[in-house]
Order: sequence, then C-alpha cells, then structure tokens
Amino acid sequence: MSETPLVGIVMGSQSDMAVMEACAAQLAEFGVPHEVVVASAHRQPEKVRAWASSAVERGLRVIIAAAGKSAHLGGVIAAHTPLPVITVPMKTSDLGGIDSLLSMVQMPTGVPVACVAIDGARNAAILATQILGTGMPEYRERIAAYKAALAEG
Ligand code: RP5
Repeated sequence: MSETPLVGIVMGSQSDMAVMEACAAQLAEFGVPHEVVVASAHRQPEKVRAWASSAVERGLRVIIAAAGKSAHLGGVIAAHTPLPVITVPMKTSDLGGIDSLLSMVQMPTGVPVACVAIDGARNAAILATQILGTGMPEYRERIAAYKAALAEG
C-alpha cells in the first residue's frame, strides 16, 4: 500500500507468515494501510528495538505482534512504544500454541498487551481496525458494515 501505514504487523519468523497473511488480507479488506516486518526478539533484538521505538514517528497507531513458543516479542515491542500492541500466539508443534499464549497473556502489570486466540490473525486485524475506529469514523463504519454482514449470515 502506498499510503502511510497505520498498523504495523511484526512477526518473529518468516515461518509465521503463512498464518499472518490472513491478518494482512483482513486489514486490506478494511482498507487499512499497513506494513509487515519479520523481526525476532531474541535473534534480532536491535532490529525490534529500532522498529518499535520509531513506530510513532513513522505514523503507526496500532501494532500487531505474532510469535510462537516463548513468545516475548509483543512484550518487548510494548516496552519500546506507547502504542497499543495486539499479540497473536502462534500454534506450535510441541505444545499446540499454549506456550505462545501464556507467554503473551501473562504480561506483568504495567506493560499490557492485548492477546487474541491462538492463530487468531484475522481477529487481530479486526481489533486493530476497531481501535483505529475510536478516532477515525471511516474505520468505525467499516467495522459496523462488517458486523452487519456477519449478522446477515
Ligand atoms: C518464534 O519461534 C517465531 O515467532 C516462530 O513462531 C517460532 C519458530 O521460529 P522458526 O524456528 O520457524 O524461525 O521466534
């Protein structure tokens, strides 16, 4: 997308992309400009810090962080930005994503992150668009239309 991104999607590995493509697709469906980056909290800590700490000045309003196993990416991102962070726990081969889920949802008081379901990529996009909608009526209207369509069945 050519517009300034409002939502940043970050994931810990290229291997997360297969799931997170659905997140980007949902944002695109809502017309939300977004960017996608792969940056690992433990393999590329400086890349994560630089990306997160420059997010506000680059125009981002919401961050979606996806990771698996000991999934500290969202918490590390939250440490470096005042923006809201939505985390997506990746399903894992050993523990089915419970490891990722607990790593994200049990953030200590003071540095919260929101957390959607295991592999809940689309819900992360919907929630991010809802957050944008609190101050940008066009996105609130798109969510309202989406919910109306859901209700139609
Ligand atoms: C995390 O470890 C990633 O978010 C990914 O979900 C998991 C496995 O990564 P790879 O070994 O596939 O790169 O860092």
